[in-house]
Amino acid sequence: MAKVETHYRACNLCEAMCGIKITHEGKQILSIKGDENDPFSQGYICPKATALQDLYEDPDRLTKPMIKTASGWQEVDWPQAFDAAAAGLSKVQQQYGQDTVASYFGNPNVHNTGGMVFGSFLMNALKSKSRYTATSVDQLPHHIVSYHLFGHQLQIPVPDIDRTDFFLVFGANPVVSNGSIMTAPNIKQRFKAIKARSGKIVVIDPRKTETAALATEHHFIRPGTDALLLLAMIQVMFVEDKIRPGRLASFTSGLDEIQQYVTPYTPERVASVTGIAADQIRSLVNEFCAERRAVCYGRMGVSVQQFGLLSQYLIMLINILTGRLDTEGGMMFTTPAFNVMGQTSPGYMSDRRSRVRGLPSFSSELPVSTLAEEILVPGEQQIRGLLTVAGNPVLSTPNGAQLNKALQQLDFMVSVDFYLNETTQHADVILPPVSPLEREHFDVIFNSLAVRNTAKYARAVFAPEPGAKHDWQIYFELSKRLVAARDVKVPLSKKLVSFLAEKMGLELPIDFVLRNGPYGGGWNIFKGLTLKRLLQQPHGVDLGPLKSTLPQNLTHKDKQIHLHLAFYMADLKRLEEAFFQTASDDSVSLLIGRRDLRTNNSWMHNSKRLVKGKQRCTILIHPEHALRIGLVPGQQIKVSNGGRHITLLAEITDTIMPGVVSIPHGWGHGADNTKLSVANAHAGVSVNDITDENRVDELSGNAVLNGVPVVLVPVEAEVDGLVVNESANVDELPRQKVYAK
Ligand SMILES: Nc1nc2c(c(=O)[nH]1)N[C@H]1C(S)=C(S)[C@@H](COP(=O)(O)OP(=O)(O)OC[C@H]3O[C@@H](n4cnc5c(=O)[nH]c(N)nc54)[C@H](O)[C@@H]3O)O[C@H]1N2
Ligand SMILES: Nc1nc2c(c(=O)[nH]1)N[C@H]1C(S)=C(S)[C@@H](COP(=O)(O)OP(=O)(O)OC[C@H]3O[C@@H](n4cnc5c(=O)[nH]c(N)nc54)[C@H](O)[C@@H]3O)O[C@H]1N2
Ligand code: SF4
Ligand SMILES: [Mo]
Repeated sequence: MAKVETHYRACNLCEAMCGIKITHEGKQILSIKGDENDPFSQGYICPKATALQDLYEDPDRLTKPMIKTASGWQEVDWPQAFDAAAAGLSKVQQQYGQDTVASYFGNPNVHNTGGMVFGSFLMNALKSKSRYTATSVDQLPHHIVSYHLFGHQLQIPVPDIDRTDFFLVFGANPVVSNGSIMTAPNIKQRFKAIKARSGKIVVIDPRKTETAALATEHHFIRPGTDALLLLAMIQVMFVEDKIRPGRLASFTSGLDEIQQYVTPYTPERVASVTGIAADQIRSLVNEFCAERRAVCYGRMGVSVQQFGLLSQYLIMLINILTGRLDTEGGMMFTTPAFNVMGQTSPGYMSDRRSRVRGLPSFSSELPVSTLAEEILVPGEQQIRGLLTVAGNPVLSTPNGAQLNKALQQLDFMVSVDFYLNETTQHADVILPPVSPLEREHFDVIFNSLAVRNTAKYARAVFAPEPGAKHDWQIYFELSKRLVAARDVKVPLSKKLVSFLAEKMGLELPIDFVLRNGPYGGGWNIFKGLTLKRLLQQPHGVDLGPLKSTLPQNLTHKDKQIHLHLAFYMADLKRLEEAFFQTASDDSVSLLIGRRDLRTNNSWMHNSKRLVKGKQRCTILIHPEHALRIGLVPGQQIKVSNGGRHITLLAEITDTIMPGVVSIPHGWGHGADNTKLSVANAHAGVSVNDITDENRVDELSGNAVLNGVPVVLVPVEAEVDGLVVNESANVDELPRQKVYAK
């Protein structure tokens, strides 16, 4: 009989890094609970943490590599799978060119320590410039703004939520998402604390979200118009003499030049477009400026929309102009134990554009909205091979339906993933890594985005099955073969580094970076934070509140914030065209996204405890809006865009702005060739079948997943014995049914 043991680590599913306590008897998990002694999360967890057990025990989770054959999938041994994967990708590269094999790295990669520490080895071996990641359906604007302003794409400030008295939130729902680019477990508790110190939480969102419900104030905003509201706020700040950059002015030049650009954006001018009254805009500015400790923050709703980059920039300007950057209770930078910025490229802008549509690149990446067309449109450098790692772009990227078709056309595809899902079904070889509980965990990225400086390192709970591989081990095996197959000349020094890295594994490099980080002893091996000391503190260590770090820590060599005003203000032309020079189309509704506490993008739906209960893949619509289109409760709606459509159940609710509808992403399982027994039984539909790859934020190339125009048509249904269809007269229906919420 195995003895009962307790293991502490951080949950890797979302950005909150909650401490968890796993009790197990041998390989049998007895319970997963919140770790009350975790100094940061203090026992808080959400329902997903317990589902880590389902993931570990899931019979559908792949544990052996598989090769697609004429008669279906065949399990093979690792060397055979690696050989086939490398041979297939190399053949395409040799025949058509290095860049004709693309890569797509998905979100869980960022939650994977090995992926973060050793990912570059695989990219270097693949040597393809056709790089895509989930960044361009997500936080790309944050990277570009930080690169411009501070000099490094990862120098991203986070709201000092624990010390602010005014938390102004644009397009984020942290009560459900548990915070993004703001690692802060137990948001509800942190909100309570703000309110207890008489602070305010103001939410700007087209939906009265779970976060808005706990806020002190909420304003509906028409999707995609945040830039106008933000410009008007800055305009009011100038007119009403509220510009107070304080010490930031001594290392930021050009602040005076801002006013000329914002002058046209009076509250009166933007009110009807945004849906927020002029006097509300003025009082919002007044209250924000009156509070000593205030912060303006925005996430998915502002990042992934038509003016995502401009909006994130304006949010940062508001924080700078009011002196709230790098100040207690404002937007602050972390001082992480693992100095991730020191290990990564600061980023770069170049003239490089995507082949077919000419969309911009940032650093080494191209926007994922262009991936399908790069596969489908013939020509030199057309993509013919693909490597996906921890991603499900068929469900996650705009017009996933088209990508689904495009993937079938590839000459060769390899997926590093432990599920046979909507994306990996198209692979020729699947290389499944171990599950999260079978590996070490250290949050390389999220510690650097946390609202408090903390650190925690945990070893695997369970030893991997014999022969099983970590993601990073798969990278090294694949890399060696890719290099050998193409006969690439690699300098001896690089070969040596790669050889040593693979032999060393994760702990030595992490220890090295910790020792040389802000809490490490440097050359004094007896002092400071080391991996060994972290191991002695299984609940994690608290390294204190966020500290002011500017201007010394600015990455720009001149230790100045560079406003790059011209670059951003050039986008005002597009803004004017979109909202003041184009007639609005009343026949369309604006589609926005939605997250649920029991989902994690597209890939945790194979856990029964997370998908059970009432259908969550529904469309939210306001009662007036429902009445206008003749929709009654219990009815399905056909939602179309660009000749594509999905049909799903409507929920009539006044928590959504009239004219706006909301559908969650990550659903739409049930494809024939997948192996997701639970998920397929709760399939839902994929909203990204009707989002639009051609609708992008042109300044950044980021996808537009919020504010997508769609057309709604109710589908036949029966209400109180009455058949309701597209042509039914709504006035003949029982009123209360129509109005019901
Ligand atoms: N439970 C759960 N947690 C998650 C995830 C999950 O799938 N499930 N995913 C994780 C990931 S990958 C991420 S990136 C984060 C995202 O974290 P958040 O950004 O906090 O989460 P979202 O729910 O996407 O919040 C976006 C909000 O923007 C609003 N919105 C939409 N359009 C607009 C607009 O034009 N303007 C404004 N002002 N608001 C708008 C939406 O109504 C929504 O409330 O969540 C992470 N956490
Ligand atoms: N309409 C709409 N679309 C959206 C969004 C939205 O709000 N609205 N949100 C966007 C956002 S913020 C994001 S981040 C993206 C996410 O987009 P993706 O990253 O493409 O998709 P995920 O659903 O996170 O899929 C993760 C995949 O990784 C696998 N996986 C999980 N853990 C591991 C691991 O440790 N190793 C390996 N090798 N594989 C693993 C899973 O099996 C799954 O196949 O979706 C985006 N798409
Ligand atoms: S909020 Fe939930 S999913 Fe996110 S880290 Fe905490 S327990 Fe895990
Ligand atoms: Mo994300």
